[in-house]
Amino acid sequence: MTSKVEMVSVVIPTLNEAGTIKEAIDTIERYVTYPKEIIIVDSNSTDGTIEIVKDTNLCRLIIEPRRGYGIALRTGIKNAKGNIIIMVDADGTYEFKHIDQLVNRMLEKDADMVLATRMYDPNKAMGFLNFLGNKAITLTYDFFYSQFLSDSQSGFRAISHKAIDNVTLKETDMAFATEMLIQFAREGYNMVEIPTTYKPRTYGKTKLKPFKSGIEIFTTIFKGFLDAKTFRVCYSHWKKNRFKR
Ligand SMILES: Nc1nc2c(ncn2[C@@H]2O[C@H](COP(=O)(O)OP(=O)(O)OP(=O)(O)O)[C@@H](O)[C@H]2O)c(=O)[nH]1
Ligand SMILES: [Mg+2]
Repeated sequence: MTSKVEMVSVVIPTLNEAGTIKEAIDTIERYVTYPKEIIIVDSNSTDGTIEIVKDTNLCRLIIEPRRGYGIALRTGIKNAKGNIIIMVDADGTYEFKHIDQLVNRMLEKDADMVLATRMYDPNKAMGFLNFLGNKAITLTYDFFYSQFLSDSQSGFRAISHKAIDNVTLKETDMAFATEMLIQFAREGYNMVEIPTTYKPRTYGKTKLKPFKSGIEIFTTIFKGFLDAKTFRVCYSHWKKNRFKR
C-alpha cells in the first residue's frame, strides 16, 4: 500500500543502449513531476552508453559487471532510495511520459504494483511472436495465480519499495519480471494495470532470447505454484473473485 510519494526511483538496466539512453533520461527528467532519482545499472556496455550517462549529470550510475536483466534490476532496486520504484527499459520502446500516470494510479488504487500494459496499444507495435508468447505466459500466470493481468511481460512498472523488499527474488534474467508477479501474488499484494503505448526498438540488438527465456519463464510459473502458501493465497483470491471475470 502506498499513500504518499516521498521519492520515485527510476531504475533502468542498460546493456549497449547508446542510441536511446540520452533521450530516455531527458524525457524522464522533463516529464516526471514527483521528486525523483534516476538509477542506471550498466553491465559494462561497449557502445558509449556509460559515457553518455555520465555526461548527462542527471543519474546515479551503477556498474554491475554480472550479466542478466534480473541481476541488473535487483542491484538497482537494492540501491534505490525512493519509496516508489519505476522499472523501465532504456531502449525507448516504453512511453516514459507515462511514469506519472503509473504513480498516480498507484495512489488512487492503493496498489503495490502498477503495470503498464501494451495490449491496448493502438499502434500494435509488439511483434506477432512476442505477442503470442506473451499471451500464452500471461494466460498461464493468470490461471494459476488467480490474477487479471493482460501483459505479464511488461517491463514498465511502478512498484512499492516496501513490498518488493518483503519478497525474495532470485531470477537472474528475463524470468525476473514473472518471478516478481508470483511473489506479489503469494503475498496477496494488489496489482493493477494502466494502458500504455509501445514502440519497436530502433537501435541496437534485443537481449531477449525468446526460446531460452520462454522455458525459464514457464518453469518459474510452475515452480512458483508448488508452494503451500502460494496455493492457499491464490485459491482464496480465486474464491473471492471468481464471479468478477
Ligand atoms: N545491465 C544490464 N542490462 C540489461 C541486460 N540485458 C538486458 N538489459 C537491459 O534490459 C532492458 C530490456 O532488454 P531488451 O533487450 O530491451 O529486452 P526486451 O524488451 O524483451 O526486447 P526488445 O523487444 O528488443 O525491447 C534494456 O534496457 C536492456 O539494455 C544485462 O545483462 N545487463
Ligand atoms: Mg526492450
